[in-house]
Amino acid sequence: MKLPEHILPPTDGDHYSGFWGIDPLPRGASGELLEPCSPIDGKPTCPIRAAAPSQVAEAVHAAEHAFRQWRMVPPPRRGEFVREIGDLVRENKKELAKLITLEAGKIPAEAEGEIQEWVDVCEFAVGLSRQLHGLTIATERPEHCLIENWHPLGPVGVISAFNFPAAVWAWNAMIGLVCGDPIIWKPSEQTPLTALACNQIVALAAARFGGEAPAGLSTLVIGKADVGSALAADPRVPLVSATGSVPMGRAVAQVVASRLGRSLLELGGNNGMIVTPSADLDIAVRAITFAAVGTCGQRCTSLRRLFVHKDISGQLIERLKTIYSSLPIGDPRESSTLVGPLVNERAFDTMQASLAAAHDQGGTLICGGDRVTEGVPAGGVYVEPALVRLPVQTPVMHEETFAPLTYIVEYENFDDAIEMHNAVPQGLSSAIFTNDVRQAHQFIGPAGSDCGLVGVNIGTSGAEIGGAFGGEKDTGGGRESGSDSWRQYMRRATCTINYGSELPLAQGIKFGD
Ligand code: UN1
Repeated sequence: MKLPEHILPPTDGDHYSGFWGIDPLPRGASGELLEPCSPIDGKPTCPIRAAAPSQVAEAVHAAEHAFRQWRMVPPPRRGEFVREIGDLVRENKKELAKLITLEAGKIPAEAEGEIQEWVDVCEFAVGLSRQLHGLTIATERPEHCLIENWHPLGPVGVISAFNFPAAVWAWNAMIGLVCGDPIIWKPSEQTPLTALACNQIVALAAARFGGEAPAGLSTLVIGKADVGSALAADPRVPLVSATGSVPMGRAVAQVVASRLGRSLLELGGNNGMIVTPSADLDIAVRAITFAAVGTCGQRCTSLRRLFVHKDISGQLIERLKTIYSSLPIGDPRESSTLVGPLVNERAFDTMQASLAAAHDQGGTLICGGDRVTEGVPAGGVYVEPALVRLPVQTPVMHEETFAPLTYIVEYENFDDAIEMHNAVPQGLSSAIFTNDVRQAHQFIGPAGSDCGLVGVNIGTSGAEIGGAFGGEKDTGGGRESGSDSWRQYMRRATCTINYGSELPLAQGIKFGD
C-alpha cells in the first residue's frame, strides 16, 4: 500500500522518528528500532526509531514551557485552533483512514468512522471552548462573592491502544487543547504511522494558526512500555489518560497515584446484552453482529456475552448462526469485507485458549473459531467469528477475550439475567433488547446495568462522542470525550471575594473582636 506521504512527516534517514513535536522538523529519536507489521499480511509497515525514556522528560519540559503560553490564550481562540485541526482532518479523512486500515486492519467503513469521531470531537471541543463554565455560589457572608474558576491543568499524558489509534487520542487531545493543556502522546507501537500522521495534522494546523500555538503543545513519544512508564512517573504531568488492558492501567494508576497525580483510565470491557422475549429480533441480530464481529471483535466496547430468554434463544441462535457463517472475512481493503484480521498471532492464540476453556466448562461451539487461510492475504491472522453456547456463566466468560467470540447463556428470570450481566469484573458497555418499558427502565436504573454505557435496543459498541465515555470497576472509572469530561482536564479554583469593608469570618467565628 502506498503511504500518503503528504500527511506524514519526513523520514529521518531510513526510518521515521518516534519523537516528534509540532515544530517543523522531527528531532532524532534515540530509542530502539521498532518494526511493526500490518495485521493485513504480517509485512513490516515501516521502521520507527522509538523515543528513549529520557526524551519523554524532554517532551514534558517542552510541554511545560508551552503551557505557560497556551494557558493565557483565551479558550475560544484555543477552540479556533482545534477548528483548524478539524478542517484538516476532514480534508485528509480517507488518507488517515487508510493508515488505520494498514496498521490496525480495520475495514474502510470503520476506519473512516474512527476518523469521523475525531472530526466530531473537534466540533464538540470548539463549542466547548465557549462553555468552560464554573458556578457562582450563594455565600453566607455579606458583601462577599463565591465563584468557581476553571483553569488549564498542565501537560496531559495520553497513552492509547492499537485498536483506536486516532480517536482515543483525539478525544483526550482535542478536549485537552481547548482546556489549555499541552498533550504528550504515547501511542501503541503497533500504530506509529497513524500517530505520526495525526500529530502532523496538528503541526499543519499550528502552522496555519501562527505563533500562538507554541512548540511543545503536542508531542509524540513512540515506544514500548518504558516510554509509557516514564510519562506516568513524571511529576510535571498532572493528568495521565490511559486506554488499554487492565494490567497496563493498574500499573499506570499506581505510578500516577504514588505521586498524587490524576489518572483517567479506560480499560477492558467484557460487554453483555440481554435479549428479552419482547425484543425486535430483526434489529437485535443486526446489532449483535456489528457489536460482536465489527473491528474483528477488537473494540473495548465489543459485545462478548449474550443473555437470551429461553423462549427466543432457539430462533435467535439460528439466525445468528446463519449470519456468522456467511460473513465476508478477508483483506480489509476489499470493499466486500466485513471482518478483517486479528492484530497478531497472539490474539489468535488467546481466542483459541478461550474456546478451549469454554469447551472444558461445558460450552458447545455453535459455529466459527477456525482459522481462515483461503482467499485471505497470506501472513495475516484471519478467523471465523465464533458463537459458543454455555449452560451458565462460567469463569471464561469473566475474562475479556479481544476477538470475535460471543458467548450465549439462556435465562428464565429477568432479575437473574441482570445479576449474571453484572457479575463480571469489568463495567464498560451494556445493552438490552426489549419492547417492555419496565424492563428497559429497570436496566437503565440503579439496580440495572452497572456499566458506564447502557443501551436500549442498540448494540454495545459505537458510542457517540457527545456522551461521557468510560466504565466502572476494572474498566477504571474514567470518563472521556463528551458531556462534562472536560472538567478532568482543568483545575477548579474556588474563589471568595470580599467587596466590603468588614471582615466577617465564615461559620460566624469571632476572633478577637
Ligand atoms: C475503544 O475500543 O477503545 O464506542 C473505543 C465505540 C467507539 C470507541 C471504542 N466509539 O465502540
